[in-house]
Amino acid sequence: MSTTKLPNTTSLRPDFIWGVSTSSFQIEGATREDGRGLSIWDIHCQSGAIKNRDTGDVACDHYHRYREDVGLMKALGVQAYRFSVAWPRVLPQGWGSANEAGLAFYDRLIDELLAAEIEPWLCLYHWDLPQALEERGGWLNPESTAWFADYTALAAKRFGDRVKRFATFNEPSIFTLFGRSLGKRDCGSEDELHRTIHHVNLAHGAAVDVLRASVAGASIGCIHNRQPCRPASGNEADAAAAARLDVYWNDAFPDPQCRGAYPPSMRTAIEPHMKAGDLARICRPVDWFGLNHYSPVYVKANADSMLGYDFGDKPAGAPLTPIDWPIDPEAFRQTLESVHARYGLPIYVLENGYGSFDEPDQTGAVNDSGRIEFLKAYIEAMNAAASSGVDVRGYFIWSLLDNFEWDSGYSTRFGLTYVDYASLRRIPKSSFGWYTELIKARHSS
Ligand code: IFM
Repeated sequence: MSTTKLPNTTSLRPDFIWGVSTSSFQIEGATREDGRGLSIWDIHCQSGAIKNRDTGDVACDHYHRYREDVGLMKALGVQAYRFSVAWPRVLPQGWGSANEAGLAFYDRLIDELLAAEIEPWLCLYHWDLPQALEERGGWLNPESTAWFADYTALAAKRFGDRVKRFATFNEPSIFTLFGRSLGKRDCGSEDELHRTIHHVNLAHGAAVDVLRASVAGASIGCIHNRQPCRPASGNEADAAAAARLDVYWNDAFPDPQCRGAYPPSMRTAIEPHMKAGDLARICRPVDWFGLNHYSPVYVKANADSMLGYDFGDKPAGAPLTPIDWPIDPEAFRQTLESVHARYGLPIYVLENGYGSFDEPDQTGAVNDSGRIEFLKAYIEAMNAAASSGVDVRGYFIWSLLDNFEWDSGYSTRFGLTYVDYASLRRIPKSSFGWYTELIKARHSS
């Protein structure tokens, strides 16, 4: 166990939920098994675009090792686990005939979680769009709202007897800004970006309605990636670029979903794509705000790029994680406060974590003291936000396991558990022991 002190959590509610998060494509593997259809990420990986030409074909092999992984969660003592359903595993063509073997996998996972007294938090979409739907235009196609509603109905009907916590989307601003399918790493023209944003918002609203109508006691939200967008310099153009990106990154989804209006600076661009009543269809009552937070983003102006921005340099001397993301717990506190003030919903932090290049030492142990320091500082920032009145109700670490980190493949590790990708052996890191101690201490206080 780590000897690093535990954070001060005295301002967090007694029923505060401690959890871990993952996503389907990043951990499951078994991409060609049991009737799963292809996703846009399978195709993107096939193109060799990922670091080291990594693919999701095996990933952490969670599809076969889910029991062992639930065992890890049980050892951690977490009360909740956020995972996502791979849409092409349950609907290989994206709509139409369901794949019984794919549904049965999630049945097994959910049952295993419940037997371990871990509450399943099911996210419907963490970026692995069925390739068959991408070929029909993906989120650019106005029919995508109906595709997503049908898929949601299938998941609700099958799992809603045992799952009550549902998230519609994970980080819609990220997969729309950086590629309407993410895999492409581009988001088309500005016009296409605006249409995509609107369709995803409509799909969210439709899914909330489906869940409400079909799952008794459902607790529903959407998970937003929210980071301060800061100018990389003191010059005015950079400040304007940062303010513009901030609207797309942070407000384009929660504003219409939770406040019933697009941010003013986007309205002229979005309105041509809206039909009467769309905002009411998007702004359906949700139960919580899912927040994924890592670190501030530094922005510089680039008049030649879409939306007029590029990523700029971080402030000289800023503390960084091994993957060069700024460590800034104060930004986390401010983000929690701004979400609370702007949306007034209970907040669940559904991702926060530390990317690194951990490797076992000669004894086989993985000492990730940097991650422990990071988590401690961020949890204390959350505690400070709670002490000033922010209604934060849960904290989920990204991630249970090292996993497929999108374009970085397996080179970057976010897990509390090290995965040896050659043998698929799991090795709990020192942060795993530290988080276990924290949860234990909370339960005994
Ligand atoms: O791994 C990702 C996750 O899929 C979405 N949020 C950020 C994480 C770390 O980059």
